[in-house]
Amino acid sequence: SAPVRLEDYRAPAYRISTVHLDIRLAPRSAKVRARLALERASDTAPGTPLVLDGDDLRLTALSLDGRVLADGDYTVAPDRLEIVSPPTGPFTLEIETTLDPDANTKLMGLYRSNGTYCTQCEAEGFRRITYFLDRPDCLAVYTTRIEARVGEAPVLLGNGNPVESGPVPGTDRHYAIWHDPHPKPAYLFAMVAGDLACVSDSFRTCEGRDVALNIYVEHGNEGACDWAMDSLKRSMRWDEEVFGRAYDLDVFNIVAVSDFNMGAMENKGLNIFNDKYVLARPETATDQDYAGIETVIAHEYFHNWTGNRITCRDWFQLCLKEGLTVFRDQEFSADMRSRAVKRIADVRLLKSHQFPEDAGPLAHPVRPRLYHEINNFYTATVYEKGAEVVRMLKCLIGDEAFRAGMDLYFRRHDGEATTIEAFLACFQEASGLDLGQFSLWYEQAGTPVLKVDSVYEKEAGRLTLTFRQQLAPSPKQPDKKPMHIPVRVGLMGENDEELAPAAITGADTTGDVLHIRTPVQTVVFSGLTGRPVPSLLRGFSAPVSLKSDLNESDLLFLAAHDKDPFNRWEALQSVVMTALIAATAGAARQEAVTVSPALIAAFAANVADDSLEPAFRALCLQLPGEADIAREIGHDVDPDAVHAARTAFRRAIADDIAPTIRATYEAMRDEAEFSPDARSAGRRALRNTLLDYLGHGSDPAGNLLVQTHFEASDNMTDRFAALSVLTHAALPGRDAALAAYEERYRAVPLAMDKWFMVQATAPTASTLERVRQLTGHPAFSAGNPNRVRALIGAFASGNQSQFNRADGAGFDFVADFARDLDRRNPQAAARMMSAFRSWRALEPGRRAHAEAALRRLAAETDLSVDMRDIVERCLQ
Ligand code: B3K
Ligand code: ZN
Repeated sequence: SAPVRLEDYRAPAYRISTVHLDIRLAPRSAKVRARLALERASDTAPGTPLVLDGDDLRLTALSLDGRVLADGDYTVAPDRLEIVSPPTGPFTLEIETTLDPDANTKLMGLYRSNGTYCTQCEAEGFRRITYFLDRPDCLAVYTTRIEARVGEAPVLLGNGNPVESGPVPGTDRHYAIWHDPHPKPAYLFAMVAGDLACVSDSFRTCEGRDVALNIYVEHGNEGACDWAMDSLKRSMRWDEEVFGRAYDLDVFNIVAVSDFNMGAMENKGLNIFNDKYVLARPETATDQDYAGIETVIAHEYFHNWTGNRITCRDWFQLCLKEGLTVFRDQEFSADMRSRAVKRIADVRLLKSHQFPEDAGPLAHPVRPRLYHEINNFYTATVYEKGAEVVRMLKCLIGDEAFRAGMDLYFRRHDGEATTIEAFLACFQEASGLDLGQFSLWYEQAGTPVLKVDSVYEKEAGRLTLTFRQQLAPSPKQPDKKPMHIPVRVGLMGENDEELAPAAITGADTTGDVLHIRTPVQTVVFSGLTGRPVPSLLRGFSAPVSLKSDLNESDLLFLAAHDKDPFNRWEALQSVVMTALIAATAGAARQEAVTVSPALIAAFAANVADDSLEPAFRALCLQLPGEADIAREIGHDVDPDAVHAARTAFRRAIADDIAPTIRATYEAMRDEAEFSPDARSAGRRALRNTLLDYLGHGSDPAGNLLVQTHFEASDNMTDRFAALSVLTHAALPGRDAALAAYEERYRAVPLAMDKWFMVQATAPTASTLERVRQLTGHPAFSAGNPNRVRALIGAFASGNQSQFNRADGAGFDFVADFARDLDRRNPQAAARMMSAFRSWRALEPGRRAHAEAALRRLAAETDLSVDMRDIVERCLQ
């Protein structure tokens, strides 16, 4: 297929001002009548053909201004409708298409999930419903009439506000009409029809509007919506208080469906969610699930302003709404919980998902310039790195100018489909800072490496930091320019005090943020009264790979004393990472792993430090994952050696500080009833992190505690934590626990996902065979994206040693599965294949196997565009 390029963007030749949809639903045959009010754009030559997008459509009627079109007046194909010579003035087009919702396994367009009709239109799904100018810069006002059998679909939902509803006389059918007054692109269209239960609440906006809030779920799940509803109300309030944004319709509806390709979708006034991000009970959801729901509910709600009121001009601008909205949901969660803990969690996610993407063949700029399939660009780079870019902007211009820039953006662009340039211009105006160089963060792919060397001159009272930035070539970008990098710095003195320099030369500053702009930049801090330990990149002020010359003792000093909690965590992690890389090299030579006494002491101090919040201590104790270690090693990786080293390292810590671990484990026991709040969740996180050490240590008594923990658990967080340790450490009691869990949750699909996942991620040679077997389990279904992700996705992306098996069987299995899945659901298949993104960093034997699996797929002739795009880019 021909690629789409940013430089080819042209405004649409025709405009659509209003859309009237009449949707008559039936499982195998849904009729969609679309009445479009069209007008030629002023710079379009009269007589220019009107070309509408379609995808797999069947046209069953067509008329223009009430007149049925004759054969020569148009041409039609499943993917295109052309009106050869449209009127020069405004006109109305009526298009009827007939769809088969049950045959729609791609879960794009109109489909049925467990009997509920629902839609997914982003990015290009509306064209699977009717012929349209399916592009985000075509904004129209929609009125939607939905009709279905009363028995089949008592609930009928559309965008906007409800207008009228009633029976269709003389039939067993009824209808509802919805009107959305806010012009929107087609990707924000949605409708839902089904037999659903509803949980309701209300919210009064700061502008005095009373909003009805409804969450629709399958019958029986009404009791699992409280947390989602609570999260929604808090999101609405927060957006008013922090961004000055109020809700703008009389209703806000959320529908949870079980078959959904992503997390959720921000359709105007009618958010559709993967049920995983709505349903939560202590019995079935972990603390992580609760936090995920809070985040995703907030994210979709925040899109109402950043995405819906102001949308993207074209799909290259995707980060305009996604990066910004992730930034907003991160800030929301930080305010709801512990800011430091949230920041650490976000940076961990960035490093584990985005950094490897940026380092491999799938690397692309935050704003790409070319795509074959836009659905493959809903990536960690666009979302998470996109959020980091917004965060850097705030860091460089300061909080006040940032808020002023946001206000200006909302004021100036409300109701528009716009660009990154327009967004940046608002902040440049609000701050007076030239953002020209900064805009390279949107253009250049790859993670910059920032090397820092420090020289302290005692007599002169001077610290000199030399920054060197490097950005490696990435696909289609051989040469890179230097970036504008915000580096937040503190100087820690020996007595736990921050040292304040009398002057800083060599860099512009915003508060404690240095502006690093040149390939080599020397910054001098003078007037220092003692030896400082520089705390660099506080709060992870830029998404770079920092290589400082601080030694282990300086880093452990920061780990214990830094005023910035993020950097305390980061300092410890960096010591641990260095040790794990050395241990991996040792493991490859069959050497025993030892952990330095200083590092052991740092761990012990952390476990026992009650002045720190438990959630933070838990994060400090969690070792970098195997994929993180592999990423830092960067080339010729042997995943078995990584696994062996990490396992031995964890065992050494567990054994060396066993009594401390055990004591804190006991102290974190909570007698009170389960509550999902951050404080309680933090205690469970620490306790369950310690449980992981107990289960992986040499002491059989410690091991035994895991089984007891499983049996005593009265909530999913504890139960699943114990099940994971039992399974991954292959402890006695594992099989019984897996069986007991299966028995208990057989009928709860979301809980069974965890059961699939925990087995698929077990680092043992028998796992691949087990995963193969589990594809035949009655609870598994290749048609459900959550099940597929839980079993195959988890194996491919969450099991380093087994996916990357030395014999290549892991690659072959995933490639074969993805190949079959591609015929049913290309988006899900393509996402699965992105697990291959780091194949070039493997040692030669595995590399050859991975390449063979990719080449085998590339040779297939009938791959979807989605799959081919990923496979071919992986091979580039
Ligand atoms: N905007 C949707 C993602 C749509 C993905 C289409 N392949 C969810 C979100 O980011 O909020
Ligand atoms: Zn989003």
